[in-house]
Amino acid sequence: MYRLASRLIPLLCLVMIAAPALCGAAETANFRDVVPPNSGTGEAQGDPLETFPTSWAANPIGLAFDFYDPTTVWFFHEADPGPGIYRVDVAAPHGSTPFVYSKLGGPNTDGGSIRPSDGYIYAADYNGDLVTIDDNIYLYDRSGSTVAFWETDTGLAGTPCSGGEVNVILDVAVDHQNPGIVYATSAVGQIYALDLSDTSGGSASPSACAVLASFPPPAGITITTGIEYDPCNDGYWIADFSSANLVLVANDGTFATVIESFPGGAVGGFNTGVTPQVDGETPLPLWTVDFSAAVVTRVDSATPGCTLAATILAIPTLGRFGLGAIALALAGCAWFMLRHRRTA
Ligand SMILES: [Ca+2]
Ligand SMILES: [Ca+2]
Ligand SMILES: [Ca+2]
Repeated sequence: MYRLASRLIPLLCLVMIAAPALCGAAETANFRDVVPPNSGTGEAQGDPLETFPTSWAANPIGLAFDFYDPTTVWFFHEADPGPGIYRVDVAAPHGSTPFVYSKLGGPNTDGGSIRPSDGYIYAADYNGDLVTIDDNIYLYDRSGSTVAFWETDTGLAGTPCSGGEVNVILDVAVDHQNPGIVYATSAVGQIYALDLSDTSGGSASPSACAVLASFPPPAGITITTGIEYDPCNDGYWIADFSSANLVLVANDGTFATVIESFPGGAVGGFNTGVTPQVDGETPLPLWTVDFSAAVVTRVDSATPGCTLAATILAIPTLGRFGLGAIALALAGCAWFMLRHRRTA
């Protein structure tokens, strides 16, 4: 009997050591649960980490981290002639490449967001050209071909979204949990939830869209401009046309639950664009741009950074009871094996 136990118990111990990895898969946690807060590099929340001019184009409005290719941040500006959209290297010296595309109303654009599943680019155009098209959102594939577009304003003869209109659109952020939903900011100050899941019009005619809801600016913001999703903190960063404030609101469907709020960037007094840099650097850096000064400032958000893989990887967790039980069992194993070795 003793001999049987001496063989079985080490085997059971091995199973228990492996069990957390096997059993933990059913229970998951957000990556932010395991990343420590500010790493203590000496910067405070809102401090500039780096500043550089947008030498490739003036008058920047929107910024979008590339959730499909984390070496890139996308840059949007309304300026004629276009192209209006550039890819910028995350790594210094931040080289840029123009994005070639074509659209009604000329190539100018204001803000955008990158769909994580396929890297497609949502790009918003403030008032279009007010000749052929009014406020609109385009969706391009990675080669610059138009996948679909939507008119969001009734100013011209186009078909606006059902449920209301979005005028003087500025920037958009794609919903990572539902990539047919986009949140748009506007110079009237509101944030709009738009259903852009219909793409039946293709590149030839506007597809159907719906305004699902509108939200007032969160506390700390007067005129919503830049907006982008932060998967590390499961929230949306929002920039203000009236101040240097950068505000992170929870992804709870209200745009009113403020997680962080502080001034940063804003070389010319306000930020037009904001996006998190989600490539593993922590604390999470934000990129901000300033329409008037044409300067990018990387800002310390003092919130946890993460990698894209970590935001979708299931991280096993065990409750306190589970960890305590395993610790006791492992101690029992060690005691048994030591005792067995002495008496063998
Ligand atoms: Ca954006
Ligand atoms: Ca308009
Ligand atoms: Ca325009």
